[in-house]
Amino acid sequence: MKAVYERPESLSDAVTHYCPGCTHGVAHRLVAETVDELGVHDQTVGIASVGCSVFAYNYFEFDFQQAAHGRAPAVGTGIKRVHPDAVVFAYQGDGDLASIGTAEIVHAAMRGENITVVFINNAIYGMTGGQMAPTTLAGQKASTSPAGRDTQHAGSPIRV
Ligand SMILES: Cc1ncc(C[n+]2csc(CCOP(=O)(O)OP(=O)(O)O)c2C)c(N)n1
Repeated sequence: MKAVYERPESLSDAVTHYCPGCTHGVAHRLVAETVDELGVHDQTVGIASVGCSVFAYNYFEFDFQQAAHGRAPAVGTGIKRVHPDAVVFAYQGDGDLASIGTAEIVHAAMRGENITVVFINNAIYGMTGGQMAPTTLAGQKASTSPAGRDTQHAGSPIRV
């Protein structure tokens, strides 16, 4: 029998805590499929950030390290330098990467660190209640901008 759909080896069978409709689960699957396809399962180290995906380490079958809010690229830098053969990736939301962690992602990029960053931009702070983020679009409603983001007051969304 030929399997046409199955759980990737790199994805655990844990039931996720995500809300209905959330796409973190889909993104996790795509990451796991990619790791399997590249055949780097045994070398991969993920960095879990802070946000709705804070428990990402429960959903993958390879090594993971938790980072403080926004600091995943710095933690990934350290792990990659200590283990140069590891395939290191950070998994970050927009509040994590494009707000509190802006310095870390910019400087990791400027240093040319050989790590991968999976950026999940849902244009709000999901975990804390849907507040406006730097990436919230002009006019987009958020719990702290119920009439839509007013760029005169809140500035334009960051392009990242
Ligand atoms: C140092 C610090 N500041 C603030 C918080 C509160 N906090 C937790 S998650 C979060 C934002 C998460 O948003 P995002 O990165 O976009 O991920 P999402 O939850 O939308 O997937 C914030 C501000 C925190 N945990 N730690």
